[in-house]
Amino acid sequence: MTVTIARENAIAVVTVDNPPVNALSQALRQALVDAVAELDADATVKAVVLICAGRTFIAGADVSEFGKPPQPPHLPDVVATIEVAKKPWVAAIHGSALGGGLEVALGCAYRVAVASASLGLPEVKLGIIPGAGGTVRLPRLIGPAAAVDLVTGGSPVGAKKAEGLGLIDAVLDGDLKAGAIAFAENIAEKPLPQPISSREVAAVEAGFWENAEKAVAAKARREIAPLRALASVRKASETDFDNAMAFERETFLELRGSEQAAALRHVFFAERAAPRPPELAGITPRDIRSAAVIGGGTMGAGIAAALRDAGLPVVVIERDAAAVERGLANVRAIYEGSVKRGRMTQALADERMAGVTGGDDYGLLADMDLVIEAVFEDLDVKRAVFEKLSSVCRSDAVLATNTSYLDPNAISEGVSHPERFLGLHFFSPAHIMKLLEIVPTETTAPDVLATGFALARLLGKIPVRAGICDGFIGNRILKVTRAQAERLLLSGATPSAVDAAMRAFGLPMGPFEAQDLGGLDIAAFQRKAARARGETPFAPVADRLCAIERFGQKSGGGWYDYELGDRAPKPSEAVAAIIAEAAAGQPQRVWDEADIADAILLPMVNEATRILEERVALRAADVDLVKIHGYGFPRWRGGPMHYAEARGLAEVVSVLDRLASDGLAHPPCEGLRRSAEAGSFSALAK
Ligand code: T1G
Repeated sequence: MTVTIARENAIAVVTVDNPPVNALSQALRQALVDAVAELDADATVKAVVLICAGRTFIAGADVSEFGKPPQPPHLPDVVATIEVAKKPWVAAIHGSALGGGLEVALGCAYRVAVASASLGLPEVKLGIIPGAGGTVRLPRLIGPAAAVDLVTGGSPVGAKKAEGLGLIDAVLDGDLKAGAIAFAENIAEKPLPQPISSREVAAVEAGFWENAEKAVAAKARREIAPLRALASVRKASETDFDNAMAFERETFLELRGSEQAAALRHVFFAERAAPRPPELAGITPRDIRSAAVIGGGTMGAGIAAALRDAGLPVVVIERDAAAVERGLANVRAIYEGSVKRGRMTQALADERMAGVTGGDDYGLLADMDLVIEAVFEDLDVKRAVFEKLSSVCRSDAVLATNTSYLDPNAISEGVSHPERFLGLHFFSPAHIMKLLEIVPTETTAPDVLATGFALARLLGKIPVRAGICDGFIGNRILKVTRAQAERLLLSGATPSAVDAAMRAFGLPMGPFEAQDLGGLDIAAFQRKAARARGETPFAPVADRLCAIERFGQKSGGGWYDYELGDRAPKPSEAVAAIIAEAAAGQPQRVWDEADIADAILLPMVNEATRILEERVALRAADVDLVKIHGYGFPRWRGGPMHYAEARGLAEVVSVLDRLASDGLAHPPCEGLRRSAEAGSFSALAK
């Protein structure tokens, strides 16, 4: 970490260089305080430009310091020191001015930025609130309404919008440093502007705070930080600066030690580690400049759009001309939907679609870098596709299957150069869902596996390496979730109670609502295949529902009844009767929400531990990312493995032992007992 001071005539240029993102470590905070003292004492300095080396302005406090006791100088003091400096400081922003980085800029007399810069206070995404004046100075600078949006949502704004809000003084073209120095020379002789801390906050109309609270609460659901951030902006708008700063700091320190903040920090670092797994360090991926998708159905079209959104030209291959047209129409529908929802301009949608072509001639793929198969989930159908690909594609082209349940080793049998084959398991809708399970076969070459991870980075996906087993990581755990949900029904719970308990835990919907949305026939198809393999999947009620074609919303009834055109689930007497019949003779008990959640979640943790033992997943954090980015597990819980560790693995084991003794779950696996002794899953990752 370095802070250097250079001189351009009467302008001092303070350059921060603390790779990778100029985070505000203790050393950097101290260096900034020292720089103010040094430059205040130098009469020849008329103004100061604060600029950063590397790819970004200060991207916030150093999150890796959060688990430790805060060390002085504390950031509020650093910002205050810059704010009362005798010379005007100009923050020159490129990349991302986030969190503490924006708070430092709010301490400066002026802020300028390049057009590509972004500015924001994302602290709520880490389960905290700004802790160095962000909720106090922002409403004084841009007004309460704009401040509430920035602070409670946590999403950054671009430089142009920031200028419109009054958050920055100018958007500079050309070289940032030169532009900032010129700006500083221009203001150097002017009187210092009024410090933001001493400015009044604009009044709000009656009911503003009550409405804001409703809106923030609806969006935040169970996350605590957004409402606390709102309370801090309100405090800042209704009281003096010092009181408001004290309130903000107290809230910040309290939330920093909270479970939600610990969970969100865990996810923050897991997401940053995922794209660069240590086992692939130093391995160069193959270049991917063109891609094709075999199959234009829901998954194929979504994958094509994801590849196209990353800038790749894409070819969609289907069995005949009519199917090609349907495939292209599916991709077009994705873009039309984005335009309709205002997420994309028509011009951009047209440009994207222009890069997607279709055909039924595999010859079109002779020079393709990557081909992803997304056809019907049948082994013979998939093998036939790869046989054709083996004969037309370059020998170094990467071939991938999007299978979610079949064995990629079996699919790749007969593929020429099998080292170039792997599983790339996307989640529906593939152009939106962030998760990508990357499944190497026994023969996948390391550089091809690395290509899968590089593709994920290109597509903005969260990649997780998954070993081969039935359902890889996510769907294997999902099977346990569904079996547990049925066990609850046979012992006295109802679908509504189970779903309500899981929603209360933080999931967007419960297991039965989710099945009705996705369709019960898909899982029935897998159970049939599993039984053909000699397995005994547990789904006594779902089997009965499928037998009478209750497949969910699409058939007007599944676990719930649905009125025509209405997606609201209604408890079903017919289903209750089927459950009662299946539960005959089974011990019944009263289930409260916490017990239901335990009976679903803890067996998930148990199965995930088996997955770690078998090295189908390499790290507990990978399981957390799979459940959060593929199955709606609440981010603020940190994922099932983080949740279990935070709760205490010894308690998890004892609850599971109780459930098992009641025949309501499998007993804890060996790996879970060992992890409970060790107090974490890290022993299994070795
Ligand atoms: N602290 C520590 N390390 C950080 C960091 C941070 N704030 N931000 C990023 N890193 C590391 C990251 O772990 C990775 O490490 C490397 O930098 C590159 O990150 C008082 C308390 C800035 C937009 O929430 O959003 O200020 O894996 O892969 O895609 O109010 O990083 O290479 O070892 O993400 O180019 C508020 C978080 C903090 C911003 C760059 N700030 N960072 O994205 O790179 S709270 C944030 C980001 C705060 C004050 C409060 C992004 C980025 P490694 P990367 P990127």
